[in-house]
Amino acid sequence: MPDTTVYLKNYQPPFFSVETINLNFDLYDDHALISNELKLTRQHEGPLHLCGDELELVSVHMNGQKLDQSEYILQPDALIIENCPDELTLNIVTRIYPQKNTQLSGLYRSNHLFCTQCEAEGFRRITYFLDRPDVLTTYTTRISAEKKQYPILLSNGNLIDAGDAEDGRHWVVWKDPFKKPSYLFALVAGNLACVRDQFVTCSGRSIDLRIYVEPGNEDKCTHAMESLKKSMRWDEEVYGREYDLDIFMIVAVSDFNMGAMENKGLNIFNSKYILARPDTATDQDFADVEGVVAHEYFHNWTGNRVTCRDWFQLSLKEGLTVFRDQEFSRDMNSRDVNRIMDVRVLRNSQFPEDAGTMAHPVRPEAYQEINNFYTATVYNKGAEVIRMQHTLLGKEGFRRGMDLYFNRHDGQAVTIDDFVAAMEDANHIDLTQFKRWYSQAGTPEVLVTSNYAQGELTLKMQQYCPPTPECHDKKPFHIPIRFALFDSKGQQLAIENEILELKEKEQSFTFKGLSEKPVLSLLREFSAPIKLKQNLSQDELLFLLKYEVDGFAKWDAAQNLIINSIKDCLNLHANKWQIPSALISALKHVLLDESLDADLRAELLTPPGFEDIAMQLESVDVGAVEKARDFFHQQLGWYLYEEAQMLYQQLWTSEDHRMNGPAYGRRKLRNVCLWLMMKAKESAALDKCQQQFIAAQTMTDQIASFSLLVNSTNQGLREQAIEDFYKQWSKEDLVLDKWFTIQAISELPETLNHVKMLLKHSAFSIKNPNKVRALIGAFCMGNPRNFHAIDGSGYSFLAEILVTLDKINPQIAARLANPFTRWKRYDQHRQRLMREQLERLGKMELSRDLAEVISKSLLVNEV
Ligand code: B3K
Ligand code: ZN
Repeated sequence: MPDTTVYLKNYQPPFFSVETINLNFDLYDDHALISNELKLTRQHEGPLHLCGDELELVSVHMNGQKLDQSEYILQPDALIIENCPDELTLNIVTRIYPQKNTQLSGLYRSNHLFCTQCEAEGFRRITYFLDRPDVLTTYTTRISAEKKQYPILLSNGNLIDAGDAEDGRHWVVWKDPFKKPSYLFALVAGNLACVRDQFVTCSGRSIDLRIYVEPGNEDKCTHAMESLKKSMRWDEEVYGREYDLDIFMIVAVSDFNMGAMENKGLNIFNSKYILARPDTATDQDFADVEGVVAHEYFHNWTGNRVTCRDWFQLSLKEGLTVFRDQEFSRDMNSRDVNRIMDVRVLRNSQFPEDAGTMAHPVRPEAYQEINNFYTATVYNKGAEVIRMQHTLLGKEGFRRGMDLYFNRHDGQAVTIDDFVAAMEDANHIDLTQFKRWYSQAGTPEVLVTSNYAQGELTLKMQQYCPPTPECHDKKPFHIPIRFALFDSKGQQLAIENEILELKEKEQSFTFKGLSEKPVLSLLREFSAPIKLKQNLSQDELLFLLKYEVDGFAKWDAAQNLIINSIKDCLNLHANKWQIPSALISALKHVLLDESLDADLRAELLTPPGFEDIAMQLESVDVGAVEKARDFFHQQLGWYLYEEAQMLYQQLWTSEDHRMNGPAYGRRKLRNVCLWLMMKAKESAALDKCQQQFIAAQTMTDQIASFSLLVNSTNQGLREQAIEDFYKQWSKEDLVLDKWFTIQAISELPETLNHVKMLLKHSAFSIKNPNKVRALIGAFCMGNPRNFHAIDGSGYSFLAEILVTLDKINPQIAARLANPFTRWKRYDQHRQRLMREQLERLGKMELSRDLAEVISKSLLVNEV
């Protein structure tokens, strides 16, 4: 296969600029005809190179003259015109087949709807174009379609004209006054219901807000609409950013490769992140809707008004926008608990990615398929890199940098260097060393030792970053470490500066004039995406759990206490192992401590997951880790049974079914209690669990009890719950996704066979990404004990699915292959089994997407 790697170092500006584009879409049930009028101006010497992908070319005209085949070069991925004047108008007509587009990139059909997904390189599947983010132009889009079937016709910008044709068809014209790159183009056509509202901006302009959904779903849009209005207000208040068009539209579709897309003025969403009603969506779903609606809205400034020069700069918009949506969610909900949840995502997805075969820097330097780089590293670690700048510059300094960034670059396609330069110039500081966070992959480890003598505390820190495919010897990072010192009574000591800046490979920090040895809390708020190696004693961790007021640091102390105990269990004979009684008392105290918010108590009591433990081990024996976790959960439930039962009862009686922060917290805590009870004494707790399943008024309560019943050893009850849940929700597609997931992550040993059976269920479709994620993704990524079964059955199952799925939707196939990129971490036996599957796949003809993931996973010995 030819090497199609794209390198950052080879970036060249485009040879032509596009002054305007006029698009005309004629949509039919079995095809679409697209005519595209481009006005081009030469910027550099060189041929006109237009990208295309799976297009049927009907005709090309240059300045009104039809071009003969000899006047252009047609390749599978391009239309090239070598000799053209410096200014020209091109008219290109293409035919495409949206109903056959199972990749869900470009123009495709979802249910009875036409919709588009153009990021990163989908526009070239619609028409020939300079499909790269640094080519910005203004779009005018005419759409015509049969009126009865497609009453709603949408594109970016403002509606400027509309009319009926004689043959039962109708047409509309949309014009977007803002210049944009092609990846932000969008079109939707179909029969959709519309929920409307309005927002008055800070300057008094009234914005028409619309959410379009399939008819019947109108009653599930309230929360998304409220979230949108809150986001619009927040961006004005926190960043001074006002919305720019007069209309903002969101369309929810069922078949979508990812969460949502920020197309200018016309966001397209996976329905999972719009539709939410308390009986169909969990509290977590509500939080996700709020976060994703905000994320896409915030892109209007960070991504759309200021966009990326090339795809290596992806984190310029994604890392920054994730940081913005994280802070928005923290402002709308509990700041501490949201930070804990963000760190959990980072540790469970990004840290393993950094340690796996696809490890890459936040700004990658090479890719084969850009869609493989919409990763936890670019998004979540990218957000941490922005957060560190916020920490170093302070709130005001960061805002000054953002203002300068927008002032300098509005309407431009820029780089990460441009962003950092704005931060530097607005604050007169030098971030040269800091920028290594963008170019070096891997998770830095910081080893801390401390020494106290005669009123002086000395901290010695050493940083080390393991090698990753692009770099073996890492230069030291600039790491901000937020910290606090406590006296022995738990009082925080006054300190001059709460940030330690670690810049050297080895560095010492001294604190003088102390009256006793203080207790140290490092990395408060998780101020840097690192692994802290500190070896705190059990007493010190218990102290922090008790006295820390920073929610993250308190929670991390609890996590470390539990991890240490589970590690002991791994090293000891199970019957000799006990959870330390001091830990039991501390957790019992948390359970009953009404001075803490319920949701923080729930987080403190939730033991670390499989990944959190695995991350600490040299070589992971999955069975042993899962067994140790089971022991821990059972014992904890056993010791806390009485208190958990009491609290459960109290919270069940006072449940008000509301949808607000405190109510979410109470439900979370109550369901942790139910889980503990079921873990410890299933037969005693089963009644309560069943009662909750039957009486639940919120999906949160129903799914919590359903999941416990599905894991029950009582086969009759289990099967009954599965049947009842299905009957109740058979018409609600998104709830069925949950039904698939809960079964896919069941801890019971027969789960793989059950999953295979569910693949044949009438509600399952391999063409629908949500279903693939809900069933297959959940099994392979959320069920370690069954996926990593010692006989390799999970691995061969995944490999077979990949072969099938790759022909349907390569982007989704490549993502699903993720567990194989982590093979290095497991024991020898499992490594061999995973490699066998990789080698088998490596010999096949695969899409560029999947081939990149597989080939890099096979290359790993080079690290
Ligand atoms: N920008 C889109 C992601 C596009 C993914 C293309 N494979 C959604 C987002 O991050 O907001
Ligand atoms: Zn984004």
